[in-house]
Amino acid sequence: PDPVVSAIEAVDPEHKLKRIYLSPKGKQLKQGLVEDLAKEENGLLLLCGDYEGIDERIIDLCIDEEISIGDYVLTGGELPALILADSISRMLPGVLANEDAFTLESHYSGLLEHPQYTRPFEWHGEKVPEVLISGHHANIQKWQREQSLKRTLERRPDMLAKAELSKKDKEYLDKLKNSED
Ligand code: 4H7
Repeated sequence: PDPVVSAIEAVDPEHKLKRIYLSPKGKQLKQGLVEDLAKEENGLLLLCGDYEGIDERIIDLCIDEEISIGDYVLTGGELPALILADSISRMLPGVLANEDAFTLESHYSGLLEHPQYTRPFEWHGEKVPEVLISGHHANIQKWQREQSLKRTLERRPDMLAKAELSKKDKEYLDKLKNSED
C-alpha cells in the first residue's frame, strides 16, 4: 500500500481534496452526484486502480468516496476518471461556450432529450418536423417536451418515477398510455 499512499499524500498532503476511488463496486454515478461533486470547493483527487484494484486498507484509511460509472467491467479506472471529470467540468461556470445553453439545457429534468434536427429541411426523403420550422416558439417548446416524454415512456419508463412532471406532462403521458391499448 505504501507507494499508493505516498502518491496520494504527495498530491494532497493536508487532505483538502475530496478523494475518490473509481471502482465497479462504488456508488453508481448519476447526474445528482455529478452536481454535488461540482460544488466541492477544494477540488477532487481521483485514484484509479488497475489489475485487481488496490489494497482495501488504502480505501478504508485514505478514500472519501468510491464511485462506479456503471455496471460493466473495464481494465482500469482511468476512463471512469475521465468520464467523471467531463461530467463535472461541464457544470462549472465558464466551461461551456454558451452560458445560457448551460442553464437552460443542462437543467436536468430527468427525462431523455428530444430529437435534434439540422438543415437541410429534406434529406434522403426525410423531412424535419414542420413545427420546428414554423418559428412558433411556444409550439416548438410544447413539441419538444412531448417528444421527451414520449421517448422516456418508450425507452426508459423507470425514469418517469423520479422526473419533474407538470400537470400537463402527466395528462400527455396518460393520453399516450391510453392510446397504446
Ligand atoms: C478498481 C477496482 C471501474 C478498479 C477493481 C474500474 C469498471 C469500473 C478496477 C477494478 C474498473 C466502473 C479489477 C475491475 C479487475 C475488473 C476484472 C478497474 N471497471 N477491476 N476486474 N464501472 N476496472 O466504474
